[in-house]
Amino acid sequence: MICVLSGGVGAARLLSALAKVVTASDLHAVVNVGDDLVMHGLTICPDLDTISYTLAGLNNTELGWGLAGESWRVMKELNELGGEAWFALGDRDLATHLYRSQRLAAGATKSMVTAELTRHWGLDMTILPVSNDPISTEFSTELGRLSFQEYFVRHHHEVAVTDIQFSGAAVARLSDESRHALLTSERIVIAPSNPLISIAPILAVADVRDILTTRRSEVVAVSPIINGAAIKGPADRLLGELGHEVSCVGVARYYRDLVGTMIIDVADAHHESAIRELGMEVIVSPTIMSDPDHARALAAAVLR
Ligand code: FO1
Repeated sequence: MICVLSGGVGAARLLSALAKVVTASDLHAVVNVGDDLVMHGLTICPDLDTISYTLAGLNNTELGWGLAGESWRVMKELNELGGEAWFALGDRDLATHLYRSQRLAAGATKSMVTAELTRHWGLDMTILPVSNDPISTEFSTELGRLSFQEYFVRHHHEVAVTDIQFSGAAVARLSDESRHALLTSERIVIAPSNPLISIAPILAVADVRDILTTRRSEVVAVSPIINGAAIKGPADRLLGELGHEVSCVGVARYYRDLVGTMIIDVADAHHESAIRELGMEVIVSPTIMSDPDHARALAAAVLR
């Protein structure tokens, strides 16, 4: 079994690549819930949904979130009413949220609802929220404290950040299924997701850090920073704002206590020795999954 610590799009791509070379039922994604929010009374879990939709082939590739073939009639009406429409739920996506919210209100956990949804979509891979307890990633910024989606969507992750908090993480319990996956998998992979806002909330849940530290030689991380920049999102900007080196070496330094092997992009091959000096193994591989060959090469590197 392979266990992948996962954020959204980058993790979804890596999981899709891995699913081509490993039996899907051997893959377990332990997924960030720090981006989750309640809006219009609905519980929204962006990373769980991005991964599930992508693996099911239902994802909206233009937007990078939500469902393909989406329509926006409800949001249009809501906007005309003067309701909160800055965070958009498409008409098809709304069905997922109505289902999830009703099941949670009836006493199901996020783990249970995720299992029900992924079964419905025909996924063999196991997708697990890291915790069934609420965790909210929040930002201290030049505009004051912002929730994750206020920072990310409302302000287009363009405001300066001075600190990041994971509210609730200190008391959140690692879900039983995630604990089992972390303890029993042959390998733990940290996906090329944002270290500070997608992976850090997972690491903030009690016992996750300890398990990774104990299993360090079996932990592999894929750098989301290539040639000093993130492929997508604010990972590069946030690393710089919070005092980390904006390179795969900065990412390696951030993970050094937890990760035995760093996978870095071929464009960063010249950083290999600097990472080895941190006491980590290094694999140089294509990491941009731009075509099936590169995706397969990265999957092979992760499994090496
Ligand atoms: N991203 C946007 O840029 N604008 C949106 O209106 C938006 C809505 C949305 C609804 C459901 C969902 O699962 C994701 C959504 N996202 C939206 C993406 C999301 O904000 C971020 O990409 C992730 O939280 C970061 O991984």
